[in-house]
Amino acid sequence: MSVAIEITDQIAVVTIENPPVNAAGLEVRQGLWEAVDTLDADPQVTAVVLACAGRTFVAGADIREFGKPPVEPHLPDVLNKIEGAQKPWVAAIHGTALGGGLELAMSCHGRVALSSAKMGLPEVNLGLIPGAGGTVRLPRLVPPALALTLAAGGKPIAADQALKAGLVDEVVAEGLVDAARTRAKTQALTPTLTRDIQGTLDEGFDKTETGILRKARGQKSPKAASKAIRRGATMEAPEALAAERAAFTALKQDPQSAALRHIFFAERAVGRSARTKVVTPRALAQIGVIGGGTMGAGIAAACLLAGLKVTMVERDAEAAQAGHDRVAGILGNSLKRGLISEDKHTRLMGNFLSADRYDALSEADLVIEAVFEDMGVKREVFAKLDEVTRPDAVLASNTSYLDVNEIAASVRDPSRVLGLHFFSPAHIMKLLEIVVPERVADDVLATGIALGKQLKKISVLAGVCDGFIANRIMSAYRRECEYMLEDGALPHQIDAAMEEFGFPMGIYRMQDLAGLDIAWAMRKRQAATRDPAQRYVEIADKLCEAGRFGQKAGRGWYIYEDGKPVRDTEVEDLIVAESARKGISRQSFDAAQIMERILGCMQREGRTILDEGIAASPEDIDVVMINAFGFPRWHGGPMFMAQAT
Ligand code: 3H9
Repeated sequence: MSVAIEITDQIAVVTIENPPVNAAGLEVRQGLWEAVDTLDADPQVTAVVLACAGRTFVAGADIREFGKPPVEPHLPDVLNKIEGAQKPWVAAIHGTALGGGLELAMSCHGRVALSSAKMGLPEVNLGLIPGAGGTVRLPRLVPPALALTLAAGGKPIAADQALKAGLVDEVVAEGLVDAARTRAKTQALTPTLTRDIQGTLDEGFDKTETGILRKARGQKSPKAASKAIRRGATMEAPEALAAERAAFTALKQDPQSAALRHIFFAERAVGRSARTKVVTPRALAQIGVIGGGTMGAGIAAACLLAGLKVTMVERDAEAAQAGHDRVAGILGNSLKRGLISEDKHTRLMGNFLSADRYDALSEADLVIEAVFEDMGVKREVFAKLDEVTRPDAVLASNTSYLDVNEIAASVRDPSRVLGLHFFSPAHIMKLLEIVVPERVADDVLATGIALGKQLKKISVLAGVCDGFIANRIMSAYRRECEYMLEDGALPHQIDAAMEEFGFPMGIYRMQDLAGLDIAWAMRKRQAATRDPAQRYVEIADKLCEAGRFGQKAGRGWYIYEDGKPVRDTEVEDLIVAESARKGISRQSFDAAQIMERILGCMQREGRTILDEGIAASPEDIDVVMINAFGFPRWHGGPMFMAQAT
């Protein structure tokens, strides 16, 4: 770890080297502090370039220091010192200049970026706001509405947009440090803080703010960031800086930030296995997908977008065409939304083949089965795959709850079978459960993990059981909610409690949206093996018997008027009648009691899953709940909450 200085031709290049992401930890701050003094005092130096070694510019303050007492020099002071230096500093930005990293760049007098660089203030995602002058310097460089998008929305922008907006002065395709050196020679010594604010807080600003705050739901930091940008864009700099610092410090101590930091590290810690440390994953270029339904098409699109070739197999020509159209629809949408270029779209479609014969998979490196959730059908598919695929090809099932050991047993070499459970829509949802059957080979497991990385998913390893981690916990709390219905709650009360807690949608709205029929079919299949001693709530079955399959039928847990859910007395009468039939005297529930039961249930099931070895750590469960079912990130996940109380 170092901050090195090299002087050539009167220009000093200060290089930060603090792998992996050049975070501005204590030694970096000390190094920069000393560099300003050293270079100010050196008569040989006329200007300074600030660059970073490795893959990126500074990606922020060191998040690992946040739980500990802060140590001087503090980042805001270092940045003020750079801005007040006697010689101009020019930042040379590559990779990602994020948070404290972008604040550092903004404290320099000029900025040059590589065309591939990205810049942003993602502190809100950690429950914070920029705390080193970001909300005060940014509105002095770019229009306030863009400053708001960056600081309160938390999404980075690309170099060309940064150039257009005035955040950087120059963008180069190569030769970054040389370009910064050239600029440094003529760079004016104007501090960013003394510049004029770049615009007014107009209607555009208010509209952007409303959108961001609506999305934030119960999370505090976007609102705090938006307030800080308002101050930064309207107040004198010293006042705005002091208020920013106070708000940052308060948020750092808030449980929401602790929860979001927990999940930041948890998402990076999951998906690793001691078993795969010393093995090499099998090569992946050609992927097979069985099934062209919503799931299969989403998986195919995800693989194509990650640069893989995909062959999709359906049972006949008509289904193959329908599957093809679904994938083309997804990629066409990406093109329309500007997420991929025309050229890329053509290339990706060229990598895609839809067929109605299994022998099209003879060259596949890995095949993902995404057919109907039925053990008989799955076993048949795997038996066919056993015939047509290369013996070293990895075979994966996308089952969401079936026994992957049993599926694996339908091929001659079960060591090449594992579960890859995607969530719908598979090209969008970040989570991938990698289900580890008993006999899977280490390098097959490593290949599953490598695929997850290539698809840019958050992979979590799960043992084999009914529902793995995600659906098993979902089933448990769905059951708990049904008990609550019988005990006295109504669907809209449970939904309201969940939404107030921060879920984007309550469980009954969610079920209505997804459709009630699939779960009903599953319950009917499981009826014969259900433990008769277990409490069973028949309300959902009775809704389905009445054709109330959810929003698509216009009626489910709610009735839909112009697409909007409205309470329905028919459903509520049915619920009350069921309580009476079972001799349960209904009690009232408030939101806190409802959430206590839901969270308690998630935590109990989570602990059982840990005891059984289905999940390796509480973090795995938190990551799954947040990324599969919209558990609000700023609560850190159910297991984090259990440990925090
Ligand atoms: C801030 O700046 C506050 C200031 O406003 C005010 C201060 C007063 N610190 O994600 P990756 C680790 S708040 C410490 O897998 P990628 C990460 O844990 C900060 N560690 O790589 C991982 O470790 P490991 C605002 C960090 O290429 C390794 O680096 N900045 C930090 O997919 C690789 O990370 C942010 O919020 C950090 N700041 O993505 C940016 N960042 O290998 C947060 C990363 O042990 N970072 N690590 O698991 C990111 O968004 C991504 O890491 C980045 C690289 C895009 C940079």
